[in-house]
Amino acid sequence: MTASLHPSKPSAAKGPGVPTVWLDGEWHERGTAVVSVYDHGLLYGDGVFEGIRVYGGKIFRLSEHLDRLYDSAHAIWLTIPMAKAELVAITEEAVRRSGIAEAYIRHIVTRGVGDLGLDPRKCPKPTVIIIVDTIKLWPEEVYETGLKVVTAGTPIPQREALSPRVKSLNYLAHILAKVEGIQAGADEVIMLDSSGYVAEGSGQNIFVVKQRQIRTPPAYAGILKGVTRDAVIELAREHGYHVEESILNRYDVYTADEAFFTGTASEVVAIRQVDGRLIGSGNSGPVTRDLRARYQALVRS
Ligand code: PXG
Repeated sequence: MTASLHPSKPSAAKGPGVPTVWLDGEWHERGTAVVSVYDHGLLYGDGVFEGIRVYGGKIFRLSEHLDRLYDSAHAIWLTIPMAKAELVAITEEAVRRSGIAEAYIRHIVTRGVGDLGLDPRKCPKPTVIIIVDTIKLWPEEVYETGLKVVTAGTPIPQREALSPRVKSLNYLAHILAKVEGIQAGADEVIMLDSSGYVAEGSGQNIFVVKQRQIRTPPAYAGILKGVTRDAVIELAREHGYHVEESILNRYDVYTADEAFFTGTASEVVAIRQVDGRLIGSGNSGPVTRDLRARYQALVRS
């Protein structure tokens, strides 16, 4: 098809670049990267994905993200048909070819093309996709004013059905929660686990701060264990904050001095209000600001 459509560039360019897709061994531009309607990723959401940022041409925590991709795949009985080192090399090449210095990378691995039945054994070859493009979730001022948040009625799917630790192509619960937020005029939602404990946002992990002590739900609380979450915990501990991974109720969020979300796309973003209650003073608080600044420094270091 279009193997040499997009000539290799010598190094990560500074210009706007071109969205670039690697699909099962071939290079594409956005418009020519297409998958089969018989792909089980499309038919059943049978697959896994990752989202990774590139800052100044450098990929942030690629190894951690790919470890999670391989673990997610393993958990759903899916074998990624290449070693991690090869996937690293292709990813780096994709970023280079795109010429996008401030990029967002999406890895997708689906069960592959099969028939119209569920049986994954009918899918002999997983589909592997790497997209290099850009992402922007919020306008800049939101990092100052904080997000308006409501609790969603749609819970995180029960861990007995599908571990929330798997970053799977089944995002319907998170999207329905997001829709509830949109209907309520909010920027983001808090999703609860099946026991009613605070789990996470629709695509972000949550932290609260009370008297400079930081708390975030533990990995077993129905969350995706975010790479940004882990980086922020490390940063906070390095700089003398006490960070506890513990079960949170909505009460803990309502009565926090500060609350913020973390995610690959959003980085560190303050929460202004939750279910009509102002969090602290409302605006991004001192701990949130400090951690946001430290995170910005880390990703660019
Ligand atoms: N929880 C969930 C459910 C996620 O999907 C995070 C937490 C944060 O994880 P990282 O590793 O990125 O720190 C995610 C991230 C979006 C969007 O539009 C979010 C994610 C993926 C794609 C899009 O908000 N996932």
